Amino acid sequence: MRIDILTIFPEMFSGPFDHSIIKRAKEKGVADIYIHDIREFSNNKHRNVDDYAFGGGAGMVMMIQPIADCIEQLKKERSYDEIIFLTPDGFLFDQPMANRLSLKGNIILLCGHYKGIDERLREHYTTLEISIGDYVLSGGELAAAVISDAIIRLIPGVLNDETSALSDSYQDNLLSPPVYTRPSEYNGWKVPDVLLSGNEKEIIKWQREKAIERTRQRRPGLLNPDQAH
Ligand code: 6GU
Repeated sequence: MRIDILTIFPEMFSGPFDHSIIKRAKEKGVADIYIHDIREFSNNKHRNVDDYAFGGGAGMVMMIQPIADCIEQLKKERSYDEIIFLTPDGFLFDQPMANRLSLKGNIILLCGHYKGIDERLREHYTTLEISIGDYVLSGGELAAAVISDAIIRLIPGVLNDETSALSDSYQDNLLSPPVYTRPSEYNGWKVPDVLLSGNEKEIIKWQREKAIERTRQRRPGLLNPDQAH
């Protein structure tokens, strides 16, 4: 899979993809991430990429030309399965969406800033618009990093048995149960007996009960998907 990220803050991506599972996916050649500085496509000497909003109102708007030129150049080189705009008014990102996107070949992630991007970019280029949650970020960069991570770890061969995505919270609409490691007692704080019992059937039953209990307390909407959002 290839991910092209369009941003005015390319430096924000030095770090998030250089560790752990995503680093390994890149080294294995399973995922390629390319960062493009939108400013390099600006036509004017000040390298401006934003302008005042028609009709007034506070805040600048990212203009068409630099972003359109960047997308057009990329589209000349290969075809894209999705051109995704990261925006707080997008469709809410969740695990099913991550699963679907992990099957794609080439995607573009466009990071918005200021008051937004010229609506014509959304009409003519964007195929999907995503928000990562009901809060406002300063820009789409951190959302692009979150989405890239969530997608790449699902690509076959990226995770091993120990980090298997099958036991993730959300894959079965339940939060994960508590986990423990040695020592079995610390400061008088004991690991639940059942986990030390060796009785696999009882252990699985306990883990499922704890997962359901935690889900009911913290995320009841996951147990009743109709009322989720
Ligand atoms: Cl994708 N962008 C911004 N700026 N804020 C957000 C978001 C995206 N998702 C949630 N908040």
